[in-house]
Amino acid sequence: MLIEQVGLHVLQMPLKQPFTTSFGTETIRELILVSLTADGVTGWGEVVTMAEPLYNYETTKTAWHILEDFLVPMVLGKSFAHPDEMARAWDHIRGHYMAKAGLNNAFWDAWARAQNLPLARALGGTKERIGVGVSVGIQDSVAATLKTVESYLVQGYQRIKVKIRPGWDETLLRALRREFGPIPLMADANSAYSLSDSALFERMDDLGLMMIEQPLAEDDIIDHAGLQARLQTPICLDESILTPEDARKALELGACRIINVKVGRIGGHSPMRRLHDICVERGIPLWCGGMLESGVGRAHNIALTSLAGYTLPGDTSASDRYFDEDIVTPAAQLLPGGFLAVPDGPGIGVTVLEDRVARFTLQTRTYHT
Ligand code: OSB
Ligand code: MG
Repeated sequence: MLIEQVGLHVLQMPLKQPFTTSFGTETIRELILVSLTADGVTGWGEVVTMAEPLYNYETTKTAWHILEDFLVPMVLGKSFAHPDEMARAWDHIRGHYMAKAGLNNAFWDAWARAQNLPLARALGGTKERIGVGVSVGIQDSVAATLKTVESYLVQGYQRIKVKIRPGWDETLLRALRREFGPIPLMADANSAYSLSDSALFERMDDLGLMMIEQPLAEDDIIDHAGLQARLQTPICLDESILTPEDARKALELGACRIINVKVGRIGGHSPMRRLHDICVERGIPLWCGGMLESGVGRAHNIALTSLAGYTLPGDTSASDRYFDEDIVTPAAQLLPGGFLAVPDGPGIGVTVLEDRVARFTLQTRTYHT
């Protein structure tokens, strides 16, 4: 398919509630939408950077720079038979996986649409619905968190993940166990601890958590291996895994027993499928993480979770958990039992509402051949 046009659109979407993690609070989701037209068919992708380099080093502005000055010129006017071929074209560009993912995934959408195939099927996914959980940010009090968690359990979410940081961890988790008993429960530290906190995690082993996500530094799979050796509770890596090779090395070192896959963090569906196969071969369970995506990124997440290796409920919650107004129709809606339907229409299977996109857009630019 000949890449004829690429559009970049910076959006700011107000979140229904602020979302607080160990690295900060987000009240507005800033993101870059990518539209890509190939052989007359338009696909959409999402760059999941934030405005500030807190989760990782990328930001809205670094992604714009890498896309405008390097990635878009590399693909515009070129022809690619398959999205993997596009991803290979920028193999020598180091890092900046979120910028790459927005463009790679927009092409995956266009490529699937051109064949009248749902993206889920084009990726090799087989499920018709996916089980999902919810990620609960840090709140003002334990009582407030218990109330929030209860409301999500009532809605049917299949597992609860709470954000932790030093001083907001064991007490909260014990209160959740006391209140809700043996619910599927896990914690995400977003790299807020060090190996000197091992005793805390050893104490928390009796809580029966499904896993602890990214307790230690993003660039530290050595200490994660040290910590995992002391724990019954599986460690799940998020920030540490940027490539399929990172996953292989982390697993060979014993740094984790589960991986959170964010297609944005690892450069798009092309590398995502390689990482998926590496983990499935080794019997490592996967789940799909989230970056508070708009309906476009959410649709990509739903499609990828239809692959067989995604055996654990992920963070892809319904649209109304994040936004009053989403930019796609139909917006992702929670079904009884905590499922989201995998769309059966072509590509990502949702329609982008261009008037809503325009309303949230701060900056936009189109690149032609
Ligand atoms: O670490 O998983 C994370 C959101 C922003 C940045 C990092 C993370 C998260 C989440 C929310 O946990 C997941 C979601 O609901 O999209
Ligand atoms: Mg995480």
